[in-house]
Amino acid sequence: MFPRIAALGLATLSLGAQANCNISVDATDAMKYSSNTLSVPSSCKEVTLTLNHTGSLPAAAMGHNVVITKTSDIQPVATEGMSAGLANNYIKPNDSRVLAHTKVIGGGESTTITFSTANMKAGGDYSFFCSFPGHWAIMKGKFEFI
Ligand code: CU1
Repeated sequence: MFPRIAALGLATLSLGAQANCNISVDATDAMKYSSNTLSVPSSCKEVTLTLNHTGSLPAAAMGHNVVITKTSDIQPVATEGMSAGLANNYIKPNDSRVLAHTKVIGGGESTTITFSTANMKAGGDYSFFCSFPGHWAIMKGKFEFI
């Protein structure tokens, strides 16, 4: 009994130390994210991001990812990503404008990435969006690094 409680206590502590650098967002079959803003403190050297696709449609029909770029790079990155195809998660390979991205997932799936913030500036104008063809116009929001 006691070791089990001690282990739970440790798990809580380690989660607490990292919680503010962990973000998560849901995406649906209705082509929507669950939030318009994702925010992490600029003290985070690394950010862990989880995407949950709460719908049921397959990735080929209603796939979603999360791509983080400067806000001014959304359109060119999304446009060039479209022709890269699902096999490349709709991201042009080695696109240096992409600061972080998850893979494309379908309904019922989740994916988690951890990325470095070394290329981000505190207070910079960043956004997150879905690069699945046609989705970025609606599926986007602010990524705050403040
Ligand atoms: Cu999407």
